[in-house]
Amino acid sequence: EDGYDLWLRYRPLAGAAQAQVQARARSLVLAAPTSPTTQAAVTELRRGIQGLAGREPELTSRVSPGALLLVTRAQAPAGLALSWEELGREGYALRRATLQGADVTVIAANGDVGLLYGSFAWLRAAQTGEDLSKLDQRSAPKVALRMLNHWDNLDRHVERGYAGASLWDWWKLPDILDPRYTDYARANASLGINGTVLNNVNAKADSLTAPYLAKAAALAGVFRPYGIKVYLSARFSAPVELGGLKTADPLDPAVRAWWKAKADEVYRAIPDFGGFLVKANSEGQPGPQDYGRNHADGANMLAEALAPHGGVVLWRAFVYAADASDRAKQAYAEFQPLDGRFAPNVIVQVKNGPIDFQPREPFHPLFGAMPKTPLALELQITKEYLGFSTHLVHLGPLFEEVLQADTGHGGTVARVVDGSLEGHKLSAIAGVANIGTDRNWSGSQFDQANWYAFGRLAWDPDTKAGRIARDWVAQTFTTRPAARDAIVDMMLASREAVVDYMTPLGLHHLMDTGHHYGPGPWVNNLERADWNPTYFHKAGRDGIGFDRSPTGSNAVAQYAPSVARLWSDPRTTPPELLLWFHHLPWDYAMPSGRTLWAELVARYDRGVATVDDMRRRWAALEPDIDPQRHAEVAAYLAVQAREARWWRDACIAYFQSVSGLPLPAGTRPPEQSLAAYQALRFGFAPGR
Ligand code: BDP
Repeated sequence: EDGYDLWLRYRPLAGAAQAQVQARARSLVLAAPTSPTTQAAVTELRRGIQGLAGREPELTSRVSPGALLLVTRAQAPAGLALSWEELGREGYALRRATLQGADVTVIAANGDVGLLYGSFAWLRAAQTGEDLSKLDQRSAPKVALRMLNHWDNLDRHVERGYAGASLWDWWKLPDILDPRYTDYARANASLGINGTVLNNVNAKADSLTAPYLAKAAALAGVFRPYGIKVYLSARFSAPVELGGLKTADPLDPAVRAWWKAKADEVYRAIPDFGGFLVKANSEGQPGPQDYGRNHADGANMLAEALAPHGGVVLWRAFVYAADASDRAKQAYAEFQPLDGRFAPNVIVQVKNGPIDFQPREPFHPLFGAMPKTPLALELQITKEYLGFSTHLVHLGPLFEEVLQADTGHGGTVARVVDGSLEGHKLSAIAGVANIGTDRNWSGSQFDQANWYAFGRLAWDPDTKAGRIARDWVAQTFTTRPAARDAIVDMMLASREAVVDYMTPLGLHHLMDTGHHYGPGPWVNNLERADWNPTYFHKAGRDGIGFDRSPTGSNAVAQYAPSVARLWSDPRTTPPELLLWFHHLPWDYAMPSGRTLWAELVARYDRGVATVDDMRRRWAALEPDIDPQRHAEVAAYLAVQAREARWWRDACIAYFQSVSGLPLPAGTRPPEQSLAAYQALRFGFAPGR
């Protein structure tokens, strides 16, 4: 067991769970047109049932007791009453029914992709040991575009990738189609992910040339039966680099004509192409501001080229200029005034927080503040700032926290993202993928769960993180209740643990330069102020934290009044975000009764203790988990335990050197001197 099979393992179920699969899937009936998608559904069901129940169901057209039927509306047998409307294009219903006198189970949908999603849902119910005779599910996605963003370069290096090389073998494409592409599509379809951006947002223009379009088209051909559309990151200066034009000015007619022709060419190669993702005027990327134009000018030009084909532009809001007083304010400052100026097929894609995928950030103030513009939520599944793939950090709770945050504009972030708050039909959510060529896909067994949690939340942003973790554990490791609960507890505790041992109490960006792996709170010599950890924590003799309240940068004013009011005052700011918004003296009295300094140390200690506890729990699970995966996870947890101490010790040593305060009584002193931590160098770190 090396983890290759992900959550689609289909190992034989035990006892009653196996018996019910045998009883409820004696035969398989396709009451729907044959298409590559329905074929994929049937193949998956046969494979799954064979694995779980030990025998393959007969494929037949006869309805008999115990049959499992795939039914589309147009072919629905008389007597099957369903509210088809609410299932939409991609939804499905699963339930028991009596048809022609036979007790059967139906997987029903309006179209074939719904049948595929329904088949995966039925298999999940079987794998997790649900009572299949009581099955009664109706499910339709709340978000229209559910996408992975691959930060994959054309040379197969993955930016911020910790799971090997890029899956896309551009050299061998389009002729050679690695079977892994199909497994990738199956895994995504099992979650309802329906779009993938193949190349890095730091894009090369080459991806838009004819040879690369042919390669992308070959991948699109593999993904199509699984309901997945291909998108590309587009380099804004491509008209200059590829077209030989003198400018990429979005208002220049020649530039517009170039993009129109390019879009036509893309759609000739990939008729169901999804659209372009664009990183513009950010971290050195070209963009409309190079020509004195704004983001709407740039996005709308591309939107105009894609519109005739039904494509969309996902225009990223991750921007920050060099002269920043507070980097957290910049995306809002540049984008909010443009609300209402974007073309109807533009979605502005916003990271979950205003800085950059930290272990904890408040939600991005743009959510709810641009009611006339569909906003996509961009989450990072790959753990750039959360211990790469060596640390076990389950992101379900992080994703849930941002989705359920109340924007103060009349709804949660989830309601902005699914379009319901402001009545947008177009809606999107994107996850920066953590997938590569490693046998286990994600660099570690538990990082698979982050891909899984993203997909489940993309389908329904209101699913509980705990529910998702339970399903994943049951599908991936075990359905035995005690073991399952123990693993779920570990996963749910792991996110707060990483916050505690890296950046407690609202601290952020304390990571060392470039690779962002270990601690570097002392770093203060980088070319740009807002790349330095010292810029973000502002620790000195007087205290610690970034004053974003009205007495400071006033970033808090970018939030709705009800939220801004709470977060303006340290006494009403949750401790989890305290030092994000406030600069406070070391002896500030915390709700716990401790001083801020003592609380900071206590949180670092708590983080280390939680990881030790995860390790103990995992060790005790040895009898429940196959030896290969058990040993692998145990080895990773040992690294995490050591590195949680490294984080704690280095940060405490540094903050003590700044605060000049003695360690609170009973505190274990850091193992090494501050200088020793500062002297650590890494010749190589993955993913840069
Ligand atoms: C940062 C990463 C960088 C990305 C950038 C982005 O460090 O590699 O290119 O975000 O999102 O998190 O564009």
